Amino acid sequence: MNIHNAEIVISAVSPAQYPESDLPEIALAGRSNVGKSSFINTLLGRKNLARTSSKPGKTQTLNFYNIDDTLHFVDVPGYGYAKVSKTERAKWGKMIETYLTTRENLRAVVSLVDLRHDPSQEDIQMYEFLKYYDIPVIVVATKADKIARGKLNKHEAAIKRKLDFDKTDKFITFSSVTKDGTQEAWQAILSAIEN
Ligand SMILES: Nc1nc2c(ncn2[C@@H]2O[C@H](COP(=O)(O)OP(=O)(O)O)[C@@H](O)[C@H]2O)c(=O)[nH]1
Ligand SMILES: [Mg+2]
Repeated sequence: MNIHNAEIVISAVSPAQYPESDLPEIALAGRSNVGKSSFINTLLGRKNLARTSSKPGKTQTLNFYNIDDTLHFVDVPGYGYAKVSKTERAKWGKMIETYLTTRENLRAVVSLVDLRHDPSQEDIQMYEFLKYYDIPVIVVATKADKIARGKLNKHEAAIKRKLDFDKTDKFITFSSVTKDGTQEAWQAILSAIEN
């Protein structure tokens, strides 16, 4: 497994706090518990760069990580916490919307969904939002190890249909348990930052 160097640069809320840098950025988004932290850790060949148990209701920030001095991963706080108040949710939405629509460094968003289930309303909204703003998307469908091999295609097709998936985007089935999809995910990310 390749070990990558990763350092937190800043936890930011407003654009003034975004790092002043020319590094291309890949944002990672998904509902809480989808396996985002596990995905990041698997890609980086680490145990716990991104904490796997950040508590609901904790301050929601965009976490910028410098990866090998080559790119930033921007960890977007997970959506779908039932406990968060309406005001908190609105703040969260504004913070993410501002980042996604104004950040010039942004090259693509890794949108994580759970391969076992149909995408949630929020998953669909996120995907529509990204398509509306012409932001390239890499859909990563997590927890593939929980699906029988013979049913992978059926689950993939169901998710694509519900998302109205655009064929120009990448779709990767992934498991942080078997590490399946790691190579493909890196390829998609590196190809996104080349442009
Ligand atoms: N079987 C399986 N479990 C996973 C996978 N990815 C994450 N999990 C589990 O799902 C839970 C949430 O994972 P985490 O990475 O913290 O999700 P996050 O909230 O999106 O950051 C944890 O119990 C993980 O061990 C996967 O690929 N396969
Ligand atoms: Mg997490």
